[in-house]
Amino acid sequence: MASSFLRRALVVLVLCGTALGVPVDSASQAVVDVDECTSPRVRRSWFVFSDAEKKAYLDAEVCLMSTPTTLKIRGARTKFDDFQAAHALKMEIAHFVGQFLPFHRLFVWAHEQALQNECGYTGAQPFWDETLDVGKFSKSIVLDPVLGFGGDGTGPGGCIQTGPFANYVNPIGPGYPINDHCIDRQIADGASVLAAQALLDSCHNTTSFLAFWPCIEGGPHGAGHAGIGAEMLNPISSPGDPIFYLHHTWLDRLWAKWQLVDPEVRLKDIGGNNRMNLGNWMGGGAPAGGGGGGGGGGSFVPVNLTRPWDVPEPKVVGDPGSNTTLNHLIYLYGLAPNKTIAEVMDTKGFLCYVYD
Ligand SMILES: *[C@@H]1O[C@H](CO)[C@@H](O)[C@H](O)[C@H]1NC(C)=O
Ligand SMILES: *[C@@H]1O[C@H](CO)[C@@H](O)[C@H](O)[C@H]1NC(C)=O
Ligand SMILES: *[C@@H]1O[C@H](CO)[C@@H](O)[C@H](O)[C@H]1NC(C)=O
Ligand SMILES: *[C@@H]1O[C@H](CO)[C@@H](O)[C@H](O)[C@H]1NC(C)=O
Ligand SMILES: [Cu+2]
Repeated sequence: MASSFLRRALVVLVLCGTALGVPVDSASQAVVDVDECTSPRVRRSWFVFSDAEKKAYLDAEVCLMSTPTTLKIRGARTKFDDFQAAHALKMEIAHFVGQFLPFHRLFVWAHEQALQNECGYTGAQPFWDETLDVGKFSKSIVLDPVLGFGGDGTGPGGCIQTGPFANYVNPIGPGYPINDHCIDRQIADGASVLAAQALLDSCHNTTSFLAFWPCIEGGPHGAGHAGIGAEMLNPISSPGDPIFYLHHTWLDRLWAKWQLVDPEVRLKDIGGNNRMNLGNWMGGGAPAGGGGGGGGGGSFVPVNLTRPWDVPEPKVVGDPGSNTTLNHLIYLYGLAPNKTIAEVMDTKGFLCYVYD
């Protein structure tokens, strides 16, 4: 059982990754000098949101799902899809790489900007404190059928049946294929044990980015993706489930808290390979035989990581060699302005938010 959890965790790592969305003019408004971030937005836990705050967030996400695509990148019909499409196109350079955390930081920020600028959301992006739901994701209030993201998937397509997103027709995924389908889930409570506080503490205890990043990308990152399952467990198309953003904001918070232990050093600490080793991933964690649901649930779904003809190999820009540097460009197809990793290291720079 433990090894099946680990296997899931590995697969999950690859899942999350890329896709921020910000319209061009709102993006430029958001570009401010560090000194101009005098009143950062405060990102808070979903668990402390009032009913009205939850409804406002969910309504804004539904609004993104009803707003036509502006990027028109591969498969996207709506603004919500733009993020998922960008994530898919960047998958290979956004997971198991040094920019895993910076990439998802800008991606989640762009989504927050889109909620605000396209859909009138006035709050900040919430996070999912997964330590409160370890081993029992299926009972989480985050999955509330009314004031939440809806529950588990059921039936032949594993479609979610409740909540504000139950009828969404997602054109992208699972994986690279372009196919209309529902938002699906396969909750695995057993897999969510890697969200445990003890594991977070051991990651928080590390003293270099090269130790912290894999610690997070492994267990805690994997726990959220495998614990929810199905689309969320797909490294390419996982932002097709809107709960992706609460999970990745949680991971971003863990990084921000770790950075602030020693800001002088850690706001500049980056490294790691800048391309994912697809071969290792496919041979190791993923597919074949992965199965057995850990305590909660489902069987493991193999993921086809082979890029189709119309998905170009993503380019690494800004690093002099094969290691990730502060000069690395995070490119999100215009969802956010082009930013280097250096520019997203401090959440109180142009990003301008802090965590509760
Ligand atoms: C964190 O580091 C301290 C000091 O090295 C150690 O005593 C403690 O057990 C560590 N905690 C975890 C959870 O690894
Ligand atoms: C994996 O995807 C590629 C690209 O779309 C496709 O050519 C190939 O047939 C797929 N493999 C399997 C086993 O489905
Ligand atoms: C890349 O990073 C590794 C690990 O930190 C380091 O050993 C190596 O020297 C780096 N390579 C270059 C070209 O900087
Ligand atoms: C952003 O970066 C991409 C990738 O390098 C590049 O193609 C694009 O022209 C850049 N956009 C701007 C506005 O500089
Ligand atoms: Cu991802």
